Amino acid sequence: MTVMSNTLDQKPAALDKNDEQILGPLPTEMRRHLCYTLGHPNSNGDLKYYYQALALAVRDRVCQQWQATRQRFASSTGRRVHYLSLEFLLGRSLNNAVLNLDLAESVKSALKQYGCELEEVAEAELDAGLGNGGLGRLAACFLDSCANLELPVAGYGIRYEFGMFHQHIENGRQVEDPDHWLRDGNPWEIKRPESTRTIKLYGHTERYHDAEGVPHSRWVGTQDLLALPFDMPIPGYKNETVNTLRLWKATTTDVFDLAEFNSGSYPEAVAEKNNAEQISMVLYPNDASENGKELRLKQQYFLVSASLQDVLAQWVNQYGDDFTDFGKKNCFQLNDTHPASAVPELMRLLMDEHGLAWDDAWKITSECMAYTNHTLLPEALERWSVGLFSHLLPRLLEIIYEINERFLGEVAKLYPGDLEIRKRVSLIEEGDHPHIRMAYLSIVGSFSVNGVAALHTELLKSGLFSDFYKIWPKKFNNKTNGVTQRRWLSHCNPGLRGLLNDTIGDQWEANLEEMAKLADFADDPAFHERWAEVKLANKRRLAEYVKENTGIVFPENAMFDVQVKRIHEYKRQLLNVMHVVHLYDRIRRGETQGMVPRCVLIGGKAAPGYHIAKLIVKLTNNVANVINNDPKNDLLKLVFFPNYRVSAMEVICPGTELSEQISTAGKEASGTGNMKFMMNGALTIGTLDGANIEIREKAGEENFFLFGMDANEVTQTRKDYRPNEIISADSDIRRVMELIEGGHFNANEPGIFDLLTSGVRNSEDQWLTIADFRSYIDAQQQVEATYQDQKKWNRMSILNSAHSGWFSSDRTIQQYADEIWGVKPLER
Ligand code: B1N
Repeated sequence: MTVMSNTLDQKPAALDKNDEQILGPLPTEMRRHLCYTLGHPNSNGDLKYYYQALALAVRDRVCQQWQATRQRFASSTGRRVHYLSLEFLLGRSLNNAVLNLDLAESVKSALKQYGCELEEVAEAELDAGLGNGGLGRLAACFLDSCANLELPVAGYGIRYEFGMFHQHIENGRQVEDPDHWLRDGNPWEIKRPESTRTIKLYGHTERYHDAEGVPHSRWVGTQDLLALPFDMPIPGYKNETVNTLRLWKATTTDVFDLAEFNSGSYPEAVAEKNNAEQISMVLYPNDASENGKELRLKQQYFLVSASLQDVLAQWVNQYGDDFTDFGKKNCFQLNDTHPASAVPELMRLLMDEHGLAWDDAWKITSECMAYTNHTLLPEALERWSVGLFSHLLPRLLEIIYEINERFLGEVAKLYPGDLEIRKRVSLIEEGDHPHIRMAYLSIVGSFSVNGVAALHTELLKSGLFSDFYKIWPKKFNNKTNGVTQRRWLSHCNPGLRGLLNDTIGDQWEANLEEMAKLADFADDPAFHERWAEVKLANKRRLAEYVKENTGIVFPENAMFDVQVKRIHEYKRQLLNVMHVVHLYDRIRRGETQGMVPRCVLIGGKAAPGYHIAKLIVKLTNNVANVINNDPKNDLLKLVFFPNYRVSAMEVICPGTELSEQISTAGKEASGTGNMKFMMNGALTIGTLDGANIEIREKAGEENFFLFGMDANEVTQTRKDYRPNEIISADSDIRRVMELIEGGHFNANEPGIFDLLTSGVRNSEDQWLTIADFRSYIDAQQQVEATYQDQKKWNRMSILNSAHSGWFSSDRTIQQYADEIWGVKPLER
């Protein structure tokens, strides 16, 4: 298969004025799509068709600007960035495009002809759930900010046929259903068959000598498949810039070839298509834990090889086959180690396909790779078995061995005689089953290594990567995460958007630091009143949503207390549930002094194979069931919100008053939900973990409910931890344990929660739930006391929003652009 021409690399012809005039007014265009693209002139009132027709009409508008941006991109000679990620958790696109292209008014008139509103039509769009949680959503926020800042950045990912599974609850337990999000087609994607790439797998390597007698290696006997790109537009905010997210679908090389090498078995050969297509079939649903499955490694390499070939083809088109400046003009940002095979793959392509010598190829590779680490959890650190690698990617393994040999040679020069350090930093973990350490490969192959919050980066330097930090201190840097205020404020909280625009103008939508102006209104009674009105309206909307999805009624006078994120032991949803049980225990005993009515919402998906996480879901549902049905309780509600996802957060976040960020200190690399809540005026109860530390610094410590041990105390406590002694000595905690262990929440299913209760009682408990429980209860009492003083609460709430400017992903991306990428905005 030859490399085909590429729409990203070739300068597209300019749209002339006639092209622009092809499009009529939006209402006409929507009608045209309904009639002629979809063939549903009257849609039968099915919102799905209205959505599709409107999305197509809006997309046409986006395409005009997209074309123009591609032209600016193709004629630019500055550095370009390619964001490689196995996950992009985009959510819905329609509202985002309407907001960014400023089309609200024309959309209104387009929908008026069918008597509907954007709000209801937008609901018909399925979330693009091509990610697990924070890491995937971060990639989506980053693309939004890159487009807002007009940076030449393209995303590269996989077009999974099935995204993140849907979760529903049966008898309190999580059940997974497949997410066939492409079922009705995807109006936002454009297929680009002309940019198809060929991907090799399996086979073996062989040595040969070229005409000058120089030895080389080549990869032969491979099984090939095709990577077919689909482009999604990433519109910037009112700036006529539309960047590209290119998602690869796996497919087979043409069936005629297959029939040839598989002579006589035509149906079998055609069925091979299936085999190839499996690679992009489904997203692995594990957040922060790895599984070492062959299919996952294939996915990673598939993304990497297709994307690198794509960028190299752009290069050849623009500059010919002189690669000297390739590393200066390109940067690949690796979103965790998932695309780490980019390091050996770029080496392979430069040497085997483009004839470069090792040293030149290595110079280029290590000039253009940059790696972001997202977790310190040992179970999430990728290690691939050497056996599997040599089976699937034999040429890459050879290259990794050589990178390692050369690297260890350098280490030997730096630390003569120190065999221990060489063993510690080796890219290969030796043993009966040797493994490749993908994080170390990423560090050695990159010019930049960054963590995602200040504490996280410090812990990387002093712990996990300390040997590498000693070798290359300048490689390491921090880039605290951020979120886009366009989705996470403008779009999801129109009430607050209006109030902000009335009060401080609308500049915050492009520059969130403008929010600081709100601080002037922190003591303004008239502003307080409007602030409270907006929150109440958002609480009503959330209560409505909770009722629809769970049947439970949240009274609007109660405090709305929320923890939504993936279910994981380190995030300690269990601590939250245990606190709810404590409140319930007080209600039962009539000790309700100082208590405020409270509605607790917990939501999130558990990895399907993560037994304890699933048990936490079950406990939450069982506790909810007992509490919500106790006629003596009129102060407390608990719900488990099913199928938590991006579009659910868009309703949950604005209606939240208390944000639960309660991970064991040192475990949550950053967190990003914490930032969304802060922007929308929720107060945080949290530990000194991840970006919570920076949130507290910015908001002011008096505007944050702090509890628990810090990361150092966690390390100390682990050395001599006796949870049972803490439990016996504290009657509040003891009664919580007695209620759960006594079967109060599982009368008909005895013993099902034993694993959870024995876990927290174990002196080896990694997450130190009991150690932080007293402090958490006390901090929650502070929360209640504050809530009773609504003036104080609202003041704190306003100041949280006011000081959230730092947590815009625009700030994060500006730092990546200045300090890692060295890229400038696209010229006009
Ligand atoms: O990345 C987010 C952070 O805000 C979170 O604190 C962090 O937990 C999250 C393997 C991961 N780290 N690692 C993953 C996801 C999928 C997978 O297969 C690991 N996710 C995070 C953004 O920086």
